Amino acid sequence: MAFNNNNNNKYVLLTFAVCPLIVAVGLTVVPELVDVGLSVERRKLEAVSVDFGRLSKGEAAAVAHPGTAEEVARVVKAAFEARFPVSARGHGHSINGQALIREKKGVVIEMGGQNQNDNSIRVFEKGMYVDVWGGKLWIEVLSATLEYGLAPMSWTDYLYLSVGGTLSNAGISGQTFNHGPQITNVYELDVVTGKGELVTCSEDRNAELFHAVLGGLGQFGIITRARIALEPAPQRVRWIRVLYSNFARFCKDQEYLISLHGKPEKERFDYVEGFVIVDEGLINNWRSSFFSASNPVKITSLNADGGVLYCLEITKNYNQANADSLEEEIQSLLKKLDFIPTSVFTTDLPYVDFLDRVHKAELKLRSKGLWDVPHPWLNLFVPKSRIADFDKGVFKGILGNKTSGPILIYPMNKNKWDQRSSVVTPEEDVFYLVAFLRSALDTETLEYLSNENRQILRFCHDSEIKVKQYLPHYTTHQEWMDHFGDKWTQFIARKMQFDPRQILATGQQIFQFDPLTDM
Ligand code: ZME
Repeated sequence: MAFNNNNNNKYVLLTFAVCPLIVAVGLTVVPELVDVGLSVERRKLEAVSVDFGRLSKGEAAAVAHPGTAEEVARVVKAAFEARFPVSARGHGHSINGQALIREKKGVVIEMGGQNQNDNSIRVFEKGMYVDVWGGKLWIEVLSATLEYGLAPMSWTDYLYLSVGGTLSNAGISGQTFNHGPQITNVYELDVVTGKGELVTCSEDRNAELFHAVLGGLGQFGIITRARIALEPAPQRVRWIRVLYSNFARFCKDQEYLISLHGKPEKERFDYVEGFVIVDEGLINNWRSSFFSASNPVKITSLNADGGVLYCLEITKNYNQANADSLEEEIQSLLKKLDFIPTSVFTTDLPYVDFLDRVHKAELKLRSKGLWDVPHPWLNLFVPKSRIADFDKGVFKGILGNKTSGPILIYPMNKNKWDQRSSVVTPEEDVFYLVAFLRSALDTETLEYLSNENRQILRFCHDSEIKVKQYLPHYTTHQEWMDHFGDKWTQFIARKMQFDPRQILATGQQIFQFDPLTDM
């Protein structure tokens, strides 16, 4: 039977696909895989060879399209027995290769796309939670829960990310100060471990696997189902931006606002973020629509501190029932803040439109061919005690005025982060996310921005600012050990227990996959 590698069929049954798989992986027949759809189409293999970061190139022998957890388990079991790597891919939005496979002999398991089972999102109204297939996107989760007037409470800024993907990192946004990251808002998971076993886990049941997988960078298992907490969905959002030219005042206000976590909703904002404006280009560019023509900002007139401005971004959710008191609640909160009085910008929009705001930016960038480009992002958790030093050394120091993307900055409370999860955060009770979300349109810019990232990291190291990377990227064993610090021993133990053959998510190169020296 001739194998036609160059056909128009999207999916080739393994009965056929096993041939190139055998060649590429060097396997004998893998009977477990017989009715799991595998594709070896070149276009497909190329599509899974990059992630959103576009910073490294992957290789794959085949792409699997499982529709059920059992099928995922079958693929991973085969990988475990035959010792080839497998990486789960949701929407492929990893920056540093979590969705990729570097070795030519691996299989990418596509969790999104067509093949998912029909009941991939189930809302439990009474229980106030939703059960979701790991490959589902948060935008899809939101649409499904809104049908019941419910919604998850902790978000990412961008909703075209898979549930399994964000939960294996943390999932952070302006709600994190109050609700914790997305991983704090999960009741239960179904996970296919690196041994190909399908395990249900929670705080009370297989707890070690549950905590390992949350923030585990895909190293311990593939999330096939997540049970996510819900709240009554707000209808609308009042979205406010105010400017600061003084960094100390900006931080004081952000820290004050996040100290209101856990207060009744009337007495706090629902979302606290912020961003740094180092060049006028930014304000006239991608976020221009917010600073409306009717209320133009003369940036140069604001007497920026070392040429740098800081924008606090806050929101308040509301619905018909509490619309009347909204203005008063907002004014009494704003009264406590110390921003530039003439710099208040307000928008009002439906809840979904607010949550889905980055998608609007995506469509604009896509239309100009500025989306599918390398993203040398640097995301740092900076301890509160050193954020002023960071400002001086980085925003007012290292950064040129060509940042090539937004720079987000906002604090969060460590007590909302479960210390049993695999994610690593700084020691202090309050730490900031500083996110350099850069796009590199040409190789010179990529070089320039990557070099700037290295300089920032070196500055932090030299000044002993104990930052932790979010969506971490390292190239050596020593760096990964340093990253995990106190948690390294546990991370290794969890790896030996749940993925002893080190076949999962090899693209980040935390463990060097080498089947010859392995075991
Ligand atoms: C590439 C790009 C990222 C364009 C806009 N963004 C973002 N904007 C605002 N917050 C974000 C973000 N990406 C993550 N968070």
